[in-house]
Amino acid sequence: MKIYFAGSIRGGRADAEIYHEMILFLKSFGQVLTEHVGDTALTEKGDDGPDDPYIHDRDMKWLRECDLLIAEVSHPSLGVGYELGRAVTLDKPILCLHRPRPDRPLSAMISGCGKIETRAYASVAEAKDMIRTFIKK
Ligand code: 6IA
Repeated sequence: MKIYFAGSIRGGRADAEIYHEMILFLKSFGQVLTEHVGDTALTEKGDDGPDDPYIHDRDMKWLRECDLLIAEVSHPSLGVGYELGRAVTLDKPILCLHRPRPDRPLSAMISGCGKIETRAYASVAEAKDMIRTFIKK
């Protein structure tokens, strides 16, 4: 199984440790195409690799190839929002995980999208249960 994991890079790396834990868990189900998203050494500059057109085109290729997309969306990211929109068009199964904050509700374009399964979690252990249930469906 090919899994596309999406999480904020230039949007900010405050949740990088959580992405890392989720990706380690996801690797027990299959290949995570976007393992770099959980690299805790990667800064929000996200510019120490290939150029932007290369990143975009490679990620879109991976998105087309993947069997499902799992996104951690607590920390808003333009790139993750873009990936979600493209994955909806590609008809991929999508799970969006977030830690709810009363002062910053999740975008209605995510929570209101019928093709995106959205789940709120409090602990990474709880998020892992949600991931397991989603993948087994
Ligand atoms: O707007 P953002 O940068 O927060 O968007 C993050 C999302 O876009 C992630 O889910 C990634 O899949 C994708 N993305 C953004 N920047 C990169 C990137 N930069 N490499 C791969 N995917 C990216 C270069 C990092 C490299 C040094 C490892």
